[in-house]
Amino acid sequence: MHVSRLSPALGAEVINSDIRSLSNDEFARLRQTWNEAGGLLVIRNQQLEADDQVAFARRFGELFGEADQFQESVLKNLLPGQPALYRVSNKVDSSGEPLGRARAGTYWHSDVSFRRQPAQASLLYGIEVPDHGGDTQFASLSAAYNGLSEAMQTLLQPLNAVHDFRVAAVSSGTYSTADLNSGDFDGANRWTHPVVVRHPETTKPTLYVNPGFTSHLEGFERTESDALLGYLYQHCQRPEFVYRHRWQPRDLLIWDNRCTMHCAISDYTADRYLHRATVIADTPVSYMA
Ligand SMILES: O=C(O)CCC(=O)C(=O)O
Repeated sequence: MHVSRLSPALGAEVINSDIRSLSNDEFARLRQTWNEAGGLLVIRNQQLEADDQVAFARRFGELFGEADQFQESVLKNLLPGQPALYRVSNKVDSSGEPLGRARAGTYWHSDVSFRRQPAQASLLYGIEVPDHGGDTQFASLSAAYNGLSEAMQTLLQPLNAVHDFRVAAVSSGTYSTADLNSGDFDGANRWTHPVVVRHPETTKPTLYVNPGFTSHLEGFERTESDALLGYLYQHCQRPEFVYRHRWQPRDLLIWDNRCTMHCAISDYTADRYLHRATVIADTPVSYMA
């Protein structure tokens, strides 16, 4: 296995590795590399069947689709026969039925942050990707936190933010009424998390807010909350905290939703088809705790 960094804030590329056959020691080293690279690995040239991807994802922890369910609107996008894989695709089958969620995540977000136990790792495998376009951007929320003044860090540390699937469902412009179910809004998809959390593996502080799912800061007027969150989102998207991934077929990306957010870019017409496995995290804990 050969590792090279992709950007100072986050990302490492791994070549000459077959994730289907890693020993426990090799897996531990890969996981350490993932943490050292700010929670983003790009593992090139993997030959994965659906079951290979799920088996590998289980090494990170329990999966959505198995130990817990996704929100209802996602269920139709799961791979038939393999509910731990979420299909991201703009393709349709011969009868015009979508083969996945088209233009998924074309807004900045950390996966499933609206749950008490949100997503830990997401493992996205590019089966068919456009020759150009359809990149995915990643921002390091821990590098962004480190880039704030001490005064701002101190202000943020005791704060809590409400995360709600409704934010993306209503305001991202990517969900039609037909995409959504009343069960999406039944209360399970809304939770309050600290704004600054302690990463459970690195123990470092990291911001944990994102424009896709964070609704507001607790205890603030809406205008105050919008202004402060708006500033943080702008700060997190500064180029020095962002890596933009240009996909190659058979890339497996593993990102850590506990210290990154990402945004898919909807700038292509060519076919795009990917499978995502999503690992369940522990409930985030405040950096102050
Ligand atoms: O399609 C992509 O590149 C990313 C999709 C996404 O945002 C997600 O799976 O959470």
